[in-house]
Amino acid sequence: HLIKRRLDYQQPDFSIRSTFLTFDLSPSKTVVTSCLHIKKENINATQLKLDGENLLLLSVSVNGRSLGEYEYQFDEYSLSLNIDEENVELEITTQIDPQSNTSLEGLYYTQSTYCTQCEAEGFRKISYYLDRPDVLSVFTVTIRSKCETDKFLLSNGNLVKRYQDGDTAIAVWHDPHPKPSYLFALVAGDFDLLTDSYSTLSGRQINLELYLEKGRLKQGQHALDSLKKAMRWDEETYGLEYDLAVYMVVAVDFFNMGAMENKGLNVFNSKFVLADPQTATDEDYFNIESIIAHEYFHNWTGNRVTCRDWFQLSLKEGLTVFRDQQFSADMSSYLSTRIAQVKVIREHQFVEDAGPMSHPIRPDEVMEMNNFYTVTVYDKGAEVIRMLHTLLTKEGFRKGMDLYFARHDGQAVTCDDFVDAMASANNVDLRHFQLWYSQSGTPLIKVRKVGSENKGKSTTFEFTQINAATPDQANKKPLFVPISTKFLDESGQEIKVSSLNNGNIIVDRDKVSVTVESENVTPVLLDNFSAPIIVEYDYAIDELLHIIQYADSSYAKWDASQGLFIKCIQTCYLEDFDSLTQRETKAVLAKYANVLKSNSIESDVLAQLLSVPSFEAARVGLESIDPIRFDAAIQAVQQAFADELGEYALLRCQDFIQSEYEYSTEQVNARAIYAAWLKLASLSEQGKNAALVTLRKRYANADNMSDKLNCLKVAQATNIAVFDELMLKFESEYTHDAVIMDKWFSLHATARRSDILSRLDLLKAHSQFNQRNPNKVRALLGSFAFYNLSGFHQKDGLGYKYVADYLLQLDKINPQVASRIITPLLQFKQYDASYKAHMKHQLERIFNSKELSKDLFEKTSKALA
Ligand code: DPP
Ligand code: ZN
Repeated sequence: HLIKRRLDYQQPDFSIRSTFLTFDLSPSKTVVTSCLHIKKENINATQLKLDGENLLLLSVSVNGRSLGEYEYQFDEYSLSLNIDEENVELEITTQIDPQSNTSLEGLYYTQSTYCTQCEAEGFRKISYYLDRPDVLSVFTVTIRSKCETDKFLLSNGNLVKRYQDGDTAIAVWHDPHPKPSYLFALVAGDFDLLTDSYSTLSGRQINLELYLEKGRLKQGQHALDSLKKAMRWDEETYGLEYDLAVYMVVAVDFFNMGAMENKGLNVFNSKFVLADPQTATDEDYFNIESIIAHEYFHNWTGNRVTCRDWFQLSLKEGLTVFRDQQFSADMSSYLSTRIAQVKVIREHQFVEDAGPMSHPIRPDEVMEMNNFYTVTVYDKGAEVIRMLHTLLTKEGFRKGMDLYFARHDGQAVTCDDFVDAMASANNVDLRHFQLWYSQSGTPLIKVRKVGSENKGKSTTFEFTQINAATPDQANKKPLFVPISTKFLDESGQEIKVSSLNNGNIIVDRDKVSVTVESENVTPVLLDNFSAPIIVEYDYAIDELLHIIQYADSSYAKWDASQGLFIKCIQTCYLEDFDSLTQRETKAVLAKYANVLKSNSIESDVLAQLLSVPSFEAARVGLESIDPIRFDAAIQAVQQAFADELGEYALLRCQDFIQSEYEYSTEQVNARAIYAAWLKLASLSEQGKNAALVTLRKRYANADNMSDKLNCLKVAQATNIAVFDELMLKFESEYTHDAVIMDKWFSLHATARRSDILSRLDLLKAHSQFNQRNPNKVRALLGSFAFYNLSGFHQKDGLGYKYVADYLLQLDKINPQVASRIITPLLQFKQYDASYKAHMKHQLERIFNSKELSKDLFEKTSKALA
């Protein structure tokens, strides 16, 4: 398998001025005719080499003359021919088989619907083409179908005409905006259509069209409202308007990603479109709003200005994630969105960066591009943009964005171009900052109180930056790291420190020191997670409690509470749960519980303060982990915490007032707090009997999916018999709704029980399970591998084997999905010897299997290297 390198980039020798595509649709024999106006850009070039995969080539002609077989060459991946003139009209006819396309890349046919996914390199499965993002072309697409159920024939841009020719329905689409092939889309099938219109700030009318599964029209309203909010927000925040007369969103059940920003015709995984109070949770409502916005924002950051090559993916994804994060914070709450984002970094991105797939946000080497749609490129990429926003301020960032569009609208550019625009617009030097784009790994900043001076009247803190080698890069340099910091005195008052830069300590060397004119100082470090780093400071428990009580930042309170829990969990784990540790843990949690009861905590952060950190968050800094023993430490702390608060929690559950479901910040908060109290009560010795009565009643009376699912989660964590009872009810109520049943599969897959593997077998045989549908596979196998700690990490290695067996089958069907689910196995080096050996054995089995996909080959070979 060929490795591609960022530094090998070369401009294309040819451009494609216009692209005319005609599709004669048929499930197993679709004929694609492609007419390309090719222009030679490099006069010395002679050979045109087009990308193509899984295509049956029917004919090739140049300037109207049909070529004989000796006039072109083709292999599994390409078609080559000599081009002598500067301009030619090239016509290529291919036949494809959408029905047998289970990879869901290119054009595929499922549930009587044709659908495409072309990013990153799917277009080459449709027709021979220069399938690279820096070749921009104006597309005109004709879709022809003889099938009566293909009521809608959709593609990018504007509908030119729609007519009937005998028994053939024909639609012609034209997209005036030049675009790369990865933004091409085609959808054909029957839908219910939800429409609305939007008037832009400059007064243009845009038709909004949502194409939904028949009978689900009402479930599209939230997505439609979200779209209008996103359109308004982008106009107000960045001055960006939509640029076509129609904006279409299609929801489909079979989709590899969450959604895709194809120009004018977004395709969405239906789970990120459909919602009503009875079927969707608060989290679903949130995700729909943010993903609808994300894809919409791509119209500027992605489509109008796109990537020069795929190594630059973070150019559009990091930036667009940052934009959707800003939007979500404005629509709901800064605090809860920020905490969710930080969890993604700490629980997933740090793990990726510590493992064999470690890569910079702008990777240098890629074998299979699909493997680089990662939390690093997306979420760490967004954190890097956020740091720019912090350093340049909101106004400076906006100036940079304006210049970026002024310079690059209509172009395919690089991450460097983006940073250059930010630097020029603000007249600053960002060369050191730019290292964030090329250096992988998570910086560790160790903070130390180095003593007091000035007769004990001042305290100095030393910040040491450490960048450990990663498998992809041996030598690292210090990065430019802004650490938002505050210092609290004994009474909880903030001490002003003049040497800070806008509230940040800039750690841009190996060591930086800061002196505070006070004794007894508690530092509040990395407030709002101002950089994607790990900060290590040996807090005393009382310092953490001091922050939780007195910091004016709710984020800092939450972070300190996490620190407190993690200290308890790690102590239990490292000290082997001895009785002294247990007594000490109990004492710490009792103090913490008193703070929580003291009413000094704002409601927007309360639910977060009641949650014990996950395995991935709690294990920070530890190596060679025994996952089962660590899990036991988490459980022990969780139990001790519940026992401290049980009776009080039960009381608090009674505060909750049930009102008609509304997706509002206030209600979402109230539901989350209720669920957190109910969980603590149900776990506690004193509260559990009463809590289980409440839980059953609550489930029975719940009139919305959020409350129902919260009850199921509490039962899953506290009482497996009640869980089974409620899950049966849930199944009989929703067995026919595919989207809802994903929640049921996922809850089953994450349950803590000894017979989990035989349960998984039964679930795979369930009538709603379908191994060709990525949502089902992710809900069942993905949830198990990622989140079922005790089930996945079994001592005998059978949990790993179960996942590996499944991946070997799945790889033949959909390598992209298989390649995601292998992630937990890749981290084997971080575990204790016996677990490590079992995991490695399964990786070797996969690596040595026949006809392994490029996707799994790249990951297993790196892991085993
Ligand atoms: N659909 C993916 C996203 O929007 C890839 N572009 O992030
Ligand atoms: Zn995106």
